[in-house]
Amino acid sequence: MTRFAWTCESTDGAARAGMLHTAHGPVPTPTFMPVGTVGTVKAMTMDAVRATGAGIVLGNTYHLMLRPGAERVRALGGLHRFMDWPGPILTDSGGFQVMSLGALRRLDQDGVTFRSHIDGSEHRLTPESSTEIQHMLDATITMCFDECPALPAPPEAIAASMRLSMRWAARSRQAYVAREGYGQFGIVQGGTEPELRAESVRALTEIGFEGYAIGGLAVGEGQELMFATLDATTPLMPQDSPRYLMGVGTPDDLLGSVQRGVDMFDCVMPTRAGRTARAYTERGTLNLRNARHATDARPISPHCDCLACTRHSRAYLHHLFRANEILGPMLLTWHNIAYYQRLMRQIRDAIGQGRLNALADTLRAQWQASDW
Ligand code: PRF
Ligand code: ZN
Repeated sequence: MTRFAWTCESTDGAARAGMLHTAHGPVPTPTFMPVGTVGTVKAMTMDAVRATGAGIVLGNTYHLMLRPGAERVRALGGLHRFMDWPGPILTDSGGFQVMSLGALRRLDQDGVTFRSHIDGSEHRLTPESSTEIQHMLDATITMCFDECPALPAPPEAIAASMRLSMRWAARSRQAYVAREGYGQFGIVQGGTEPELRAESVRALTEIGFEGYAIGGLAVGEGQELMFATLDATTPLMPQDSPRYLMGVGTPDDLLGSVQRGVDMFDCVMPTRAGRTARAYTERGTLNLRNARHATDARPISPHCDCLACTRHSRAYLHHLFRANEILGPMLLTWHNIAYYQRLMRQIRDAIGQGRLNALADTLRAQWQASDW
């Protein structure tokens, strides 16, 4: 059996290239995890997800506990088998998803009571139940149950929320059943206050986890403050453990965050954009509904090996979206995930060769450049 570990292979400034070793196979880092909220990466078959080069996907405790239910997934052999993804799966703990329900939730020191967005039924999540559900799902990586406050908020509110999340982290660890090749990540909170982030890192490293996530960012603070917070946080985090920035972000966010020492990311951007006709490319984004693509015989990107780019024109994609055909979101989601995976591969290669800053300059200049 494989022990859960992250090994560093090379560094370039604060950036790290390495390998995540898990019970469900290895994953080269830095890595981007496509979001499979309800046990599917929306509009993608698992073969297509694999073909993009993705090594690990994300699932959500909140959605899966409501439908089809963690007990049913367990009875059907766990989430890997249920969704036909034999590779590693990271599940988010539900805290963040419950918070986005707004008025439908009630928080106390012990956990959160909320109403289902599906049928209005009442449910409760605590550090213990979230951890148990993730175990039933057979998550390769279990996330601590935390609270993610909306920013901006007064420092006292951020501090109280962070300390609550740290007590919940200790309870999540207590409830976690360790298994060979599996891991549990703590989540650093503390808003954009360096002192609070430092206190949070200390609390989590004292408990001890297989990896450490940075939560509470990309919640409206802007890229500059997010990067400043990373600059104050990642140097304090354990050197020999993976670091995961939750819910981030644009290609430029990923690049800047890798340059600040982050190894793992997840975000709905490439999948959601794919369903709304927005294509990520080396030259920025395109909206394929735009009339200028109607007669364009070129692929979305000449550098992409996805099905959309190797077999179809921009004009065809434009037509599919105008006709509201389901193949439009399928092809464009494939393209966008392929773009994100190609970006991460370029980043890993550049770190290995000590030229990440040069790559970053080139990529940023190209994102600003006009279409081919
Ligand atoms: N906590 C959890 N999941 C998250 C976040 C968080 O802070 C974020 C913040 N960007 C995204 N997903 N548990
Ligand atoms: Zn493509």
